[in-house]
Amino acid sequence: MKTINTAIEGKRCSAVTLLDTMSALGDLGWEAYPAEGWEEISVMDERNTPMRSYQVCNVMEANQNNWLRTRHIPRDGAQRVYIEIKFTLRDCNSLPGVPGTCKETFNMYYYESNNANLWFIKESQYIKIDTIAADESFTQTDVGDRVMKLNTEVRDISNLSKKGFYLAFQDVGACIALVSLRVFYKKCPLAVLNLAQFPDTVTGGDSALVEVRGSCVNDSEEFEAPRMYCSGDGGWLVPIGRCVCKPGFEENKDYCQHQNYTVLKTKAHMMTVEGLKPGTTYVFRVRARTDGGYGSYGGEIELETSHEDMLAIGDPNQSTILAVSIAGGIVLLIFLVACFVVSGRHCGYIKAKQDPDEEKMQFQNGRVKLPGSRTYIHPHTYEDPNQAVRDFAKEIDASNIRIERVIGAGEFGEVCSGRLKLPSKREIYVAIKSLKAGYSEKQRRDFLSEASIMGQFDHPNIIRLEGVVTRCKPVMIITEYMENGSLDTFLKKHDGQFTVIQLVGMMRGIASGMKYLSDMSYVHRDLAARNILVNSNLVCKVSDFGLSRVLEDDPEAAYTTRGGKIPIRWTAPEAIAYRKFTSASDVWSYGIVMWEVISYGERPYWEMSNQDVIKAIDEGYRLPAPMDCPVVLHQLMLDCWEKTRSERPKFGQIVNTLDKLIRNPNSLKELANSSVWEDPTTPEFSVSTVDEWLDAISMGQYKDNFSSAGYVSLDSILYISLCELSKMGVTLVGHQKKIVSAVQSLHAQGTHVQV
Ligand code: ACK
Repeated sequence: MKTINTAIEGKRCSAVTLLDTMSALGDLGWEAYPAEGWEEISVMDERNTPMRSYQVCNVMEANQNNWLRTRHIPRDGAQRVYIEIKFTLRDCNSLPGVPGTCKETFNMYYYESNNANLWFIKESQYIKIDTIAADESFTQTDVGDRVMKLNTEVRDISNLSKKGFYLAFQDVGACIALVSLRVFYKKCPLAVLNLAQFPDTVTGGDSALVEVRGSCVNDSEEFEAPRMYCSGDGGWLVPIGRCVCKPGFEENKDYCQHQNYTVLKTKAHMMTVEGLKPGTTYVFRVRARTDGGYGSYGGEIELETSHEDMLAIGDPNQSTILAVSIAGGIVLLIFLVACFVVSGRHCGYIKAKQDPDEEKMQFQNGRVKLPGSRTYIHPHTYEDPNQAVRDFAKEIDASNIRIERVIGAGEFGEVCSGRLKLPSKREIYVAIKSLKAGYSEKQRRDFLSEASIMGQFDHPNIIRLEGVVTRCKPVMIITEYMENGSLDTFLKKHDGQFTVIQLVGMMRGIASGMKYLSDMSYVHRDLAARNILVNSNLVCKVSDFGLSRVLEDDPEAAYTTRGGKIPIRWTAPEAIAYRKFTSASDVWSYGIVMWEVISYGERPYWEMSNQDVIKAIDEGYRLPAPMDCPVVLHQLMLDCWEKTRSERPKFGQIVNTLDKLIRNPNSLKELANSSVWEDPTTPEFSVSTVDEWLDAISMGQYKDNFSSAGYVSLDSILYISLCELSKMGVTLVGHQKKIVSAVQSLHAQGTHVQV
């Protein structure tokens, strides 16, 4: 048995071959009956290598029924196997004088059995796989020219359970040469993600996903049980959970590595670290252990011990002492990992004379992250906002950053991509937001507020802050790089290209990030697909945490009657009406993001005005299910859009619901019936002409296309197809979907449409 690799959608999927006649040297030993039917021959391929193949060509006689049966093919644990068959087939018209009984197809069957030595299988025992026809039949002239047109067809059989199976080919009067047969199954290949290793996994039967538990790589341990799903086509989907490096180990791509470090443990909330060298930079990382196990590490805390301290102590052999205070509630055990890093900064962080209390303060102000017991600290609670930045964001030396290209424009300046290489760490790709020259002090504060918020978070579905550059100009915020950019643009670019499970996986990631934020009592206020970033593994991360963003940054934000600026289409009614922003209003926005995901970046409420959206929502209307939307997902959206906020689900419940759907993909099969609005009496849709109808669904630009194609009355469009839309010049897939979905709603409306 040999393993080959084929790339599927950019991910490697491995296929394991169970049988390949191309590599068989001797007799294939298949059963052919009757004897005058199929015959085994040896032919040369284009490289003059002998190949075993079978042919039959009894086209001159009627009532043919020739069977060819393989040997027993063990299934090697696979539930679903693929059969790739290469063959040539003669075109009946090209054969002079053949009767009308000549055929251009043959049938393929299988029979499952634990017995590898069956000598006879009745025709009625076989299960039919398919009738196989040729895409390219060949004529006599082709044969004369030795141009063999080879057909390749692939079929699969699912839900196998016995030790193996036999394949059979039935000829009923065609002229066929079976050139090769390859039988294989697909595996999701061994993969390491989020520090968890997922074994080579055989795909499931039908299109079922196989849930696989990952095991933590060496020197790491579970943070949240790592899981992924192996899809029917051999790709990994929906990574959930992760492992974290054990104390004293540092994450380096797919593994955990040692450094020069010391592990310190305490049960107290305050710790004194002794034995430090003067004039040296130390990096501390803190993590907590509770009854529930270890948390993940917080961000790095850098401290420089001063020369003065040592001199004040007076004894060159006596070391500097640092006092560390840890904020937080239920911590039982705290680890401090200190690693020695030689300083030598260009625009760095060294204080020539430092009050020992200052060092103490840096810890007391809470750069320490204790998962599970933390709430988000608003930068405004600091008298000095620069202190918030110091507490929550690591200062990065500008010389460690290489800016490569501009990828966009932010409110405060350019967004670039580039690389960050920190001492003793591997180089990583980063996104770099910079503050344009000529900024005011307030702009600088607002710009950096994003870093002091983001720096408090540590979750796989929240964009990760690498650090800030504040001591050199331009001032910069450095975050992890997300290869696929923002979710709305990404979805529009890949309209219709993902499986529903992939889309649910994206939603699950966003919900998990939002659960983390809501657990920390952080309210996002501007959750929308444009503020979600997507990496190369399709992992979605929540981003955009600036304090001013809802007011200034978001082009979607509009002024309300109360003077606030709010992204109306994404915002819960109570937040629009009286600025009641809570995690429950974030849940409303999350429902809109779900709708954006399923509709591949369609604009919520299309081209309706903000005022109309507010009015419609108040009257009880809700966005309809997008095309091909599973009914369970639309129901979840409707739950998020409950008017009474306490009745909306919590993010934790949303994550659980999505997990259940991923585990049971059958639950996603029932699709919601699309209609433009839930309530068909909505006045916008009491229309009587095609032009009015197109205007009502914001597709007025196609009026001429419809009339030129002869669609002049509403009843004429009731059965319009995607193909016809393309022909008449509606080529954008999003627009086609929208029109077809609106046609479906016309069907549903019945009496409200004057046809
Ligand atoms: O849609 P985009 O490509 O994704 O264009 C915007 C642009 O910068 C302005 O915000 C992109 N962007 C922002 N942060 C990141 C990041 N961390 N990784 C990759 N692209 C980013 C965003």
